[in-house]
Amino acid sequence: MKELRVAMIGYGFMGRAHSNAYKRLTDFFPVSHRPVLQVACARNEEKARAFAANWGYQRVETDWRKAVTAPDVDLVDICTPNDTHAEIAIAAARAGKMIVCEKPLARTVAEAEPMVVAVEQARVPNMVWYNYRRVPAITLAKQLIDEGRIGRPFHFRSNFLQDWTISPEVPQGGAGLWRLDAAAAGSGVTGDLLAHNIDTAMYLNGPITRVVARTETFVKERMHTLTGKVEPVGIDDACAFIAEFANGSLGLFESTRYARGHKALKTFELNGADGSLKFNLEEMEYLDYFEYANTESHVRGWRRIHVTNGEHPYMNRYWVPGLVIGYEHSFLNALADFVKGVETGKPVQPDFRSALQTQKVCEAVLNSGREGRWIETGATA
Ligand code: SOE
Repeated sequence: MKELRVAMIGYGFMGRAHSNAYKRLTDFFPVSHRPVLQVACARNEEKARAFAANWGYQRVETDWRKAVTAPDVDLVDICTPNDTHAEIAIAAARAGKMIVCEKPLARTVAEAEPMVVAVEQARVPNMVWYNYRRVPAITLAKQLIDEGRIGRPFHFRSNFLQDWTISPEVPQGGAGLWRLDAAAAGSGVTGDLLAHNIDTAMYLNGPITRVVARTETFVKERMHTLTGKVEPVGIDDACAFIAEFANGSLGLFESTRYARGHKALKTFELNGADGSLKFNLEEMEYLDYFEYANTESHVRGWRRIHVTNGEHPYMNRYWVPGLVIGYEHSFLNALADFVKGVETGKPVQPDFRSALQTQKVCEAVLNSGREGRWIETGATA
């Protein structure tokens, strides 16, 4: 068993989700690399120490440059706010490290492009944590589409709804709240939430070629945690867009942090000539499937597949049929695929180049929201 020594940059929600995956990988997956939690890195030493002690990292660093160039590190995991992804990833690639980066790849296409160049020039394995692809029901949806069961696709519709920023008293900026600060995040729901839906959509239904969007910022000013002043809000609080896919189907996407009652309602529905698929993250162990082709009309209807059988994606690594896995396993599954990719030499998706396509769609959506017109995305497969 070889060691895979990890430097974790950042200690927030994603630092925890990824650390959990490293710790459990070899318990569940037959890979020949064992992750070692080598370095926890954060500017705040006290927080870095507390994080390292809790998760079992061997040492801490407060300077990310030292962490990404350290000789005892094989893989750099970027879990910091979006404005730091590019600099850290480029330095890690130059140091010859494998890199796994939290989504979205960067704030903008201009920032993301040199990241792709850096990992490709350095030929280092790389992945972006669009974890929802590894929810077994979503991976199963991809399998059913690839088996030709949905036929010609007509519609892809998708939501990501939350409600945690409705109060104008919620500040922007700083730990946990950088997602509301345009300078740190790049955008609001488009980069944070719709990026997931766009990644899922292009994974299942191919490239999105054109978009027209409407974005809104409901709360125009918020206290900034870092400056202590009330400052304009630069993020999109809500975004709805219409899309065209290269395969001729139409897309309809909506995301907001103002849908009272919804915490993380990520959904999609795909309608094709021969069938439809439906998914809802709040019931993530199910995939709904309507089979039209090859079914006699008197038994046609929506079928709820409980995605827990051994033949379902990833499920033979876990429990017996009928018993569910959860959100955290989507990261474990992604890590297992990444490590398998390293071992077999077959790069895992989505890599930086693939995540750049999602970035292009996000940017086209934001530009369209500003300009009120259809915009070509330039995204490819
Ligand atoms: C925001 O609340 C957030 O945590 C995103 O940043 C994640 O990517 C998403 O999966 C859940 O919501």
